[in-house]
Amino acid sequence: MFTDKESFKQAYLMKLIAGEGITADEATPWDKFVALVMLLKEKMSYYRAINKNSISQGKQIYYFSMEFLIGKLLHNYLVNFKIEDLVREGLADLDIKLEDLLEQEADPGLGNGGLGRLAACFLDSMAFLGIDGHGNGIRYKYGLFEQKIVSGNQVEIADNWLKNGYPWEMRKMDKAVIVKFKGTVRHELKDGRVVFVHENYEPVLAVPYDVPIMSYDNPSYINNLRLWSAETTCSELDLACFNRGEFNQATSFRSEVEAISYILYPDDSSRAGRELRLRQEYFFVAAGLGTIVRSYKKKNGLSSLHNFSRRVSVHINDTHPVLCIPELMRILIDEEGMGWDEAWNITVNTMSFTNHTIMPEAMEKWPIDMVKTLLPRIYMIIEEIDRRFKEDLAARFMDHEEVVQNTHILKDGYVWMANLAIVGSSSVNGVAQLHTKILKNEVFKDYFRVFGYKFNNKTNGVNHRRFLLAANPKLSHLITEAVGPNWKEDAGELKKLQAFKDDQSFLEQLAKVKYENKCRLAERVTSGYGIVLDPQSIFDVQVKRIHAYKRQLLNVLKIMHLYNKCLNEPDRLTGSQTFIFGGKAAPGYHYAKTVIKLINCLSKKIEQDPRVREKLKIVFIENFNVSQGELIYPAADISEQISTASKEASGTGNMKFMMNGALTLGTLDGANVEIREAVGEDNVFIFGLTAEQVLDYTRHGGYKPWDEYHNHPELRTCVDQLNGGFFDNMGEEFRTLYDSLMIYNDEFFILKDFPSYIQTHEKLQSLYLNPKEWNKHSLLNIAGSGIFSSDRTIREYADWIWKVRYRTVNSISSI
Ligand code: 26V
Repeated sequence: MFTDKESFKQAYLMKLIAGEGITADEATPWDKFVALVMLLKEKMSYYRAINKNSISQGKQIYYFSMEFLIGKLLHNYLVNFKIEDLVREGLADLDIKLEDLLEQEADPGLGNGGLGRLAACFLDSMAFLGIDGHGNGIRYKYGLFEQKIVSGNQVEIADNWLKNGYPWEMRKMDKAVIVKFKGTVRHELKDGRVVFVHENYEPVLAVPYDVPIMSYDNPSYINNLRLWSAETTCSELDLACFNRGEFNQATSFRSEVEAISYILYPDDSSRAGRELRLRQEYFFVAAGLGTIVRSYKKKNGLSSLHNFSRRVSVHINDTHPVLCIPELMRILIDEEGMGWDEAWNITVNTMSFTNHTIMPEAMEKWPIDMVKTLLPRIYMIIEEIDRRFKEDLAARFMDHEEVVQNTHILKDGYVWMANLAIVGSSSVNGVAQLHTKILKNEVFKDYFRVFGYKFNNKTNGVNHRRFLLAANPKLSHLITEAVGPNWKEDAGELKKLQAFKDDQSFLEQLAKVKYENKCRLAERVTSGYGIVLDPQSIFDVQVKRIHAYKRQLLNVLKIMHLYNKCLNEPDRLTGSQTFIFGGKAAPGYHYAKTVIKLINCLSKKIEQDPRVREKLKIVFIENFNVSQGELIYPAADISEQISTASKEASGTGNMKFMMNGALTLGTLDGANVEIREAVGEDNVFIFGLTAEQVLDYTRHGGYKPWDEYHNHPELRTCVDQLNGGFFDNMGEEFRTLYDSLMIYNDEFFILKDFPSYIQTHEKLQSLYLNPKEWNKHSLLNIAGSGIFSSDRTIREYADWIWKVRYRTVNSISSI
């Protein structure tokens, strides 16, 4: 890499002149950004070319995911190359501010939230651990919509992230493949066996764009994120149409094809059961798997497919890529001439599957007719998988009719994707201990009886180098001064910080860093929204998708309660508090959009009331995304993780807050349970029903929100305030929210958990008045966050699921 500033400057100027044909004086900030990216890409290609050694000994892992929320790359890659300071100084000599270039980069919104960000963290950790692990997904032309708040309402704007181009990607036209939709399947006899021929299909050209994924501190580990874009196969066809004057037909054909990779579904509130979504799923599965098999054969010879599952693992991230299972069967049987049993053996041993939710509405299913029409051969294979599975089960579970009934893949006119995933994979994992327990005992309990050995837990983790090292340089510096630099490679080393828990001078430095991060966020909020935040006040933060089960409404009711208290018993409210919200609502999700409106209305009401505005403040940060997160996590005092117990599979924001020293105010849900284990119960602030209690109510009923309403007058006041009169000119606007609580039986137990939430929040408020104690809790959270690094998660996937070697800090794993 660059060893000194001068060599960097020289190379950079050359790149600018050679690449863009301009001098530094003429170049725009965009040109300068592109030149820097090109320079790093060139370095990566060089390192990739000179280092062919693989720690994973040739075994390739492919992570199939509909979503990858990779965030901006430039800053992280400078950190990974360990050249951030050198580059900053070199650019400064040229009168260029690195920060201005970092601003230029788009944050590709190719995901909805936690699931997509997890995939990106995994790519980083795979590269870091030297695993040949590659992402396979879709290059959506438009990512998740950009959110603006207009008069308190969410407004969605198309996310045209490619408008200037995306310099990290490389279009690989020579690796384009054809994906076949619709048509008919004919069978014929060839050399004594039945072969299937797919005819009259609609071809779609899948063109890959590769994005390099580099490792921290080891530039030779470069992996690939392959994103597929849909194009028409034959421009001549269009041309012919144009020539004949059939403009409409030509353009509609083109747009129908291109629609496949046009836009990411923002489906966080209802599964879009649309054919286009199914097309997307098959599109990236078929393009990705076809390429994998071809490259495997090139490397290992034609006759070696028998060993495929020993050299290749395909990971299915949620059910969206489940068609990998019938597609690999199709390739092995139809294209490679293999028999069913061997093909099935290879397929099951190649595939592994992660489930990310227990919400029943989120379980993917496709109408049989739709699958049959769109993917005729794939449907035949699914039918055969189902038939054989049922036959096998009927023999093994003769006396347990319910097991046989509840495990069908084809049921009620639908293909149930999670069922196909479980039957066709060798491993099925949940993403936190509690979540996995619920999968085994509730959601997939019949499958657990059949395939107990497949089920396992892999608690999520996050990339601590992005969310701590790069996002919070001041804290990183402090940590390194205290315990040395090894925590960057081994997050477990953060434990050593425990030794400083009574060191007042260290704790004061920690508080100073937090204060400065709060100032940094406050400045952004002031410049963005003209709102002034008081960095001395406690920053209480809830940033995540807006969803009923995540209970932003509970948080709002708490603030309404504080407002009322401020008016009625002003002396009892000590200190001032800033409540920060952020998150997108799915465009068609009325409830979630109403919650956003409520947050903004309450914010305005407080701001206009001189009796409270010195004590309380609410900001809703627009367009929450990876980059915003990097600014917000380091500035938080309280991390709100308040989902109804049992509903949040894991959560990963909880981990990002914790490693930046925020204290968790949360329920015993998802990975919060393990956060408590990691830091001890004195260092987390838990309230509310347990998952067991929630599931019990769900099973047996008996929950009466009206009882809570009547028994807690201060709660009753807040709920009534939703119903009109409290917010100026708001009429019936918040009726939906009121009704969800009082008419539709408060499905997410907001009223039930309200009293204990208020109590626990009060505990935190008083604790904040004792900085010594607060800072100690904060430090112990950072110290205990090491196990939530995605490096740990990926090591577990590698050991137990993919069976692949990886680099450890000093050597190689023991497999
Ligand atoms: C989707 C839908 C769509 C239909 C209606 C309800 C609903 C509820 C949730 C979802 C999200 C499904 C998948 C997902 O994003 N899961 C998230 O995965 C994260 C990474 O494992 C995990 O931390 C989050 O807890 C989990 O919600």
